[in-house]
Amino acid sequence: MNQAVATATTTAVAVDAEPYPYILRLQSTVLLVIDMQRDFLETGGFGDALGNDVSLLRATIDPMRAVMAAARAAGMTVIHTREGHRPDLSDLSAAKYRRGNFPTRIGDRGPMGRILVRGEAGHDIIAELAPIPGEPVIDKPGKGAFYATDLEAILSSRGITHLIVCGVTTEVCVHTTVREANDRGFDCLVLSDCTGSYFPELHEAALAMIKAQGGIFGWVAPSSALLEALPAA
Ligand code: C5J
Repeated sequence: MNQAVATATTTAVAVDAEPYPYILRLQSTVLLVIDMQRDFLETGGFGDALGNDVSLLRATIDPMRAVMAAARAAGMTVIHTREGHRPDLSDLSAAKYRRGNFPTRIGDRGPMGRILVRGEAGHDIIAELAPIPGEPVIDKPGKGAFYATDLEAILSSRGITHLIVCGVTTEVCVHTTVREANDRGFDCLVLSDCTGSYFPELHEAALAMIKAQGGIFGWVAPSSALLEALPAA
């Protein structure tokens, strides 16, 4: 389906999504790109240091690049997030620091600087998906993008009601953010090929949870469905 519905003030488009079409208006929708950081996606980063296969996350880069280009061309705001902490780690809870009991921890020095610390190379968004001037970048200390950030204030000041969500990892920061957004009254569409996980089975389960029970947390669609719908806006 790719149906444009004209209204008095704006044009709505329907994206062919599950469990049913997702209706968006450009003026009230942002593309929210979660944690596409070198520490998660590049060799030598945190994810790699923990023994994960970063190629599973890197498969999202090309489809995400196409979606970001289409969103920008359509005039939709793109907002980026980065997971990380102050250099003195004063915003890192002891629980988060200890969790996993891994030999490599947040704040340790690695090939791309201190892991998940703001200002370090590994904390940067990957070059392929770098924000362009004017796009908000939200630094978040938690998994969810609403926790301890000004994201909600930024969305509210722009009259945003709909979030198209992509990024990594599907079952952690993407899922937490979608749940937070859902409870705050936002309608979320998650792009299945623009989200990724080190664990494919968890990626699938996370997407299934979002769209289950009539879309209990939101909608899911491949990026092709959004790309098909956007020109109508
Ligand atoms: C994780 C994230 N997985 N961005 N962070 O620790 O999903």
